[in-house]
Amino acid sequence: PRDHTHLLIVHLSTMTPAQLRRARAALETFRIETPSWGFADTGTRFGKFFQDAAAIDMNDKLADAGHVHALTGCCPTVAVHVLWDFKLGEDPKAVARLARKHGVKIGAINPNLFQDQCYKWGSFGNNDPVVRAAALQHCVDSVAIGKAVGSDCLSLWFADGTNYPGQGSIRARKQCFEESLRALHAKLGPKQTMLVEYKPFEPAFYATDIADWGMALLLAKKAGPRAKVLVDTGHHYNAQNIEQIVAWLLDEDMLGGFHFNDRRYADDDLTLGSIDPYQVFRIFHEIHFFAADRGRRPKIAYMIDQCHNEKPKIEATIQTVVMAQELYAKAALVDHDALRRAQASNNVVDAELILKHAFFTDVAPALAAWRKANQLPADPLAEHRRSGYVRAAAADRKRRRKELGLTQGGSFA
Ligand code: PSV
Ligand code: MN
Repeated sequence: PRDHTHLLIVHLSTMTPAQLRRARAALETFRIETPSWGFADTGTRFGKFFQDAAAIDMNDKLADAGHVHALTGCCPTVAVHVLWDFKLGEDPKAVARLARKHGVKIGAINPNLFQDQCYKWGSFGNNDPVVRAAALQHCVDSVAIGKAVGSDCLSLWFADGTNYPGQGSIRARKQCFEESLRALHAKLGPKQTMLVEYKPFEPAFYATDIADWGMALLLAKKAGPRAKVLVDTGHHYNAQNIEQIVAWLLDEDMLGGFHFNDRRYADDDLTLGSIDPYQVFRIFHEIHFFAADRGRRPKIAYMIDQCHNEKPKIEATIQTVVMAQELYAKAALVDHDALRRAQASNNVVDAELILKHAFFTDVAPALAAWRKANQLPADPLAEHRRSGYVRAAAADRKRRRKELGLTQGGSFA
């Protein structure tokens, strides 16, 4: 077996020509979706800090997403939130046309099952069948929007849950979810999939109805063959092993997609890899390792779900995209044969070093080569800063806000 002990002192390895090819091949297949809501003014529940350049409407959001795609070359689709991005009575095809105009396409459709007053006691988990029916209808309408705009992904997150012990029947709520998800699955088009996202807490603080990956998995399996699990990296407890969840979902053919962000405490919405890039690497490693073992690449929707209150939104998005590409390419460099050998002989030290070696390999040349081959700027963030895009957007959007009489209220209460 190859000796990996030298890696203990090697912190930044350079790629061999074979590794360069491997990293480039990985980049070729990697695409990541930006969220429309990441370009608008958002904040914490204690306040919002406004940015002049923040998107006001769907045209702005798609223009920003198009700008990010033009610079990075790997964000061709934009996730949308139905109530935030589509006007009542508007033809969804018009939004699809607008996206095309800005060089992007509409990606995952996110119904909104949390902001209407009727959802005080939940949506699919509500004990009132009238509200459950309304929630289902909104999802069915979202499926129709998806069909109209050519999106094959319905992305579901439920804020449902209870805040106090005894408040609701945990089992009854579970059964309501099973029923509505099954009914919704029956409405999917032949090419559409639905992703079920989980989150341990917030806004419910006692028992969130879909609190973890096990619950999401069970519900997705019961809903039908085109329901999969969505892993939002921010939706885990401290120290939870996300890559293990990913590996299990892959093995069950139940991993549908990701919402990427980073966290320190809870659903912090920090830039991907800002706290723990090695964790993101380990997640990507599980995916590459699975693909190598199975001889096929799993179909996974990689999406960003971040709202920035301090960082300039477009910069944070570019930073995330570049970080995702870099870590995806690094994870593609793991020597699977050597890893299998180390695992078979229980060589723990080598197994660990094989991962570390890939993680500490400098993939910048692969990214540079890929960008050059695709006529993309060598440094997307620097190019964005040079472009003057934000200055122009800020001037335009500031003026329009004034004309429209939009007030920016940031207060919590
Ligand atoms: C909830 O925290 C979540 O992660 C869901 O994906 C929502 O759709 C998104 O954030 C936007 O609020
Ligand atoms: Mn999410």
